[in-house]
This record gives sequence, structure tokens and C-alpha cells, in this order.
Amino acid sequence: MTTFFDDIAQVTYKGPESDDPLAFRHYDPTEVVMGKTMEEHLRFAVAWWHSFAWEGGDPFGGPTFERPWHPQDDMGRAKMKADVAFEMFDILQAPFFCWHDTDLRPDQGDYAGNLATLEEITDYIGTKMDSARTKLLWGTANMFSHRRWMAGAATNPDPDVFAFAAATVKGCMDATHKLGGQNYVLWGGREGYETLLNTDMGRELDHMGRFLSMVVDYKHKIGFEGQILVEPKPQEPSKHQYDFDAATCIGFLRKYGLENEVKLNLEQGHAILAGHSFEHEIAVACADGMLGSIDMNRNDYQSGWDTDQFPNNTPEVALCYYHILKAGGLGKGGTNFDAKLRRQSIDPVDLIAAHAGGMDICARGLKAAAAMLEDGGLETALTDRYAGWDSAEAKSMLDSDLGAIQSRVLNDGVNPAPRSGAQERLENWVNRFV
Ligand code: XUL
Ligand code: CO
Repeated sequence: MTTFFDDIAQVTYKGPESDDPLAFRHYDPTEVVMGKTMEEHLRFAVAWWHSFAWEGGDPFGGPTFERPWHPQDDMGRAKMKADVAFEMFDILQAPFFCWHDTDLRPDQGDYAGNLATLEEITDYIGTKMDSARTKLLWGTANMFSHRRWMAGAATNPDPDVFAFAAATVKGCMDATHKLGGQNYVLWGGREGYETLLNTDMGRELDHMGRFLSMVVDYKHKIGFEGQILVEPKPQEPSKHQYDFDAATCIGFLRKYGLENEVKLNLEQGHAILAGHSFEHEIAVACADGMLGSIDMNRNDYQSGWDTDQFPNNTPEVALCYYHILKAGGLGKGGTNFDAKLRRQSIDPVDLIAAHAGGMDICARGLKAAAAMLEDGGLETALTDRYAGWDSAEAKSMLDSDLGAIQSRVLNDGVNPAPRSGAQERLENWVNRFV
């Protein structure tokens, strides 16, 4: 056991009146909400990259955190980092964590070396998991940071990079499977372009589709029962990313026949970058049965960057969980905090406070969402709004044709009477719960 977090006690539920800055005021993991505990609904995960690997640099300045395991170029320090991670999981009683290969292992500069160090560190993490409550929500490969990926991974014009990517994903899927991971994620940060002047988009999309089919085939070959998830984002780091948003990803998956094999890992900040709300992205995925998991965070609404801040807006979060609950919940997915501290937040306690606060906001949102569903006001308004479609005549219209419909409009003198959408009344109704 390390002592990075020194004398910080386990974060526990103390109720809404508590003024303890490190207590849960809303997240009681054992509280039952709509038939399941909050822990089962929310399935919180800590992201290894933001909490332990990121050193606090930004485009204008270097590391600010100066953790004892930095720089991360040595297996001893990689193990120290894992020790600290599990110390934090214990303080938060975190149900899950997530990683990229590069968050865990020191870089060796070649494939064989990276595979060996990944195997060594994931064996080490596996032994720590044996005596911890924290499970693996998902693993993924970082195929965007090293310079070899600068022109893409599966979409790279160089077939050797495609090969390196395929081998890297295989190694990461094996490690995820070994650790009992419940999902495997692919986020294509460099699967896109900087300029169309040097890009054969049709070919790149075909390669990306074929690559994903190989991932699905390999999942079945090794008996991995987790979900395969792709994560939409419109840009950053690439100027344009092919997995632009939920709707684009669903179209892509259908084109390559993968719609029954792959679902979506949706992220709040990515939705904002795409010009959507998180609620919109979740609703798009739910409408097609494609919701896999969520990366919870928020962006600074002024900066226009993917700032990956911890969530702190209850109404926003509540509407997201409203759609999730309506769709039957997160299933094998979870709520991964793809969120990092601000670079001035250099104290160990900042990491605990950030997660405790994020978990609390989500719990508050979940409870508000459940209360809205139990009240049923929105659902009643929705049923009423579409009630016209309940009639046999309206339903049969969908099986008829334009000519028949025209005859009916002429014969019956159909002349629709506009009705209020009642948006303000519905917004007022929502405000009773959040
Ligand atoms: C980047 C991002 C990634 C993915 C995993 O914006 O969200 O951290 O979640 O590669
Ligand atoms: Co993410």
C-alpha cells in the first residue's frame, strides 16, 4: 500500500445536510432507485489516463502535477502508479476503472517491448484486483499519441501502420479479456484527416470498417463476452474525425454490417464539440438500440475545446439519465469519468474531491430522472402528442401510398389544426425535479 493519499478516509454517504467536503450527499451506493441500487445503475469508473497518467501539461506549459511516479518511463514507477490507483479506488469505493495501454506501461519504442510490458503490468494489476472491489469497465488502445499514428491507425495510408494497429488492438483486447473487462472501446482520434488534399476518404473508411470487423471476429474467437464500443467525436486531435457523432457512427456501422455487434460509448464533451447536447446523442443512440456506455464530463462552454472537466450541472445530467433509464439502463456499460483536474489542482485531495463531486452530481441526476419517470408527466405529454397515430386509419396510412393518401385528403377534406408543443410548460415541469 502506498500513502499518496495519506490520511484521506474512505468517502461515505452522509446525506444532503452534510457539510463534509469529502462526503457523498446524494450518492448512496446501496439506495434502491427504480428497482436497482444506485451503484448498479451508475456503474462509475475512474479513467487511468486523466487521474494517474496525465502530468498536467497544456499547449503552453509542461507538467504541473509532479507525482512520485512521473516520469512514466520505468516499470517500477508504473507499478507505483497502479498502487496509487488502487489506493484511490479504495477511498472512493469505485466499482470500475478504464485504461489505455499507454496509461499503464512504460513505452519501449517497439511492438514486442510494448506487448511484454503491457502483459507484465496487467498481470500486476490483476493481482491487485483479486483483493479489491474495483472491476475493469473497459480497456482501449491509445493509437493517437505516438508519432507513428499521426496519419491515422486503421486509416493510415501506410499498411505497416494498419498492421501495427491491428497487433496493438489484439494485445489490448487480450489484456482486457484477462482482467475480466466488460467492454472494449475504440476511439479514433486520428481516424480522420487534416486535409482532403492528401486523403482518399472512401478507401480510409473501407479500411476502418474492415478493421472493426476483425475486432469483432477476434472478440468471438477468444470468447470475450463484453461489448465492442466505438466513441464518436467530431474533431480534436484530427481536423475531422470519421466517427463524427452518434448518427454518423450508426450509419457507418450499418454500411459495414456491424450494427448488431458494435454499440456506442458517448461522451458529453464530444457531443458539445459536434454541436449537439449530450441528451441528443443519448437519444439518437437509444432510438436505435445502440447505447453502450457513457463517458461523463463537461466542456467549458466558452473555450470551444474538449476540456474534459468533471460534471457539475444537475439538470443536464438528469436529462441524460432520463433517456438512459427510459431505454432500460446502461447494461454492461457504465459512467466513466473521462474527466481531469484543472492543472492548478495539484493536491492529492483534489483527485478525491473531483470524483466524489462528479459521483454526487450523477447520483442527483439519476434520482431526478427516476422521479420524473415515476411521475410520468413527460411520458403522458408524449403519449398525448402522438395519440393521433393510435387510430387504425392513421397506422394503415404508413402502408399505403401517396395517391391513396391524396384521395383521402381530398375526400375527407383533411385540414390539420395546429397544436401547441407546450415546450415552456414541459420545461417548467422538469424544473420541479431538478
Ligand atoms: C478523447 C477521449 C478518449 C477516449 C478513449 O477525447 O474521450 O479518452 O475516451 O480513448
Ligand atoms: Co472519452
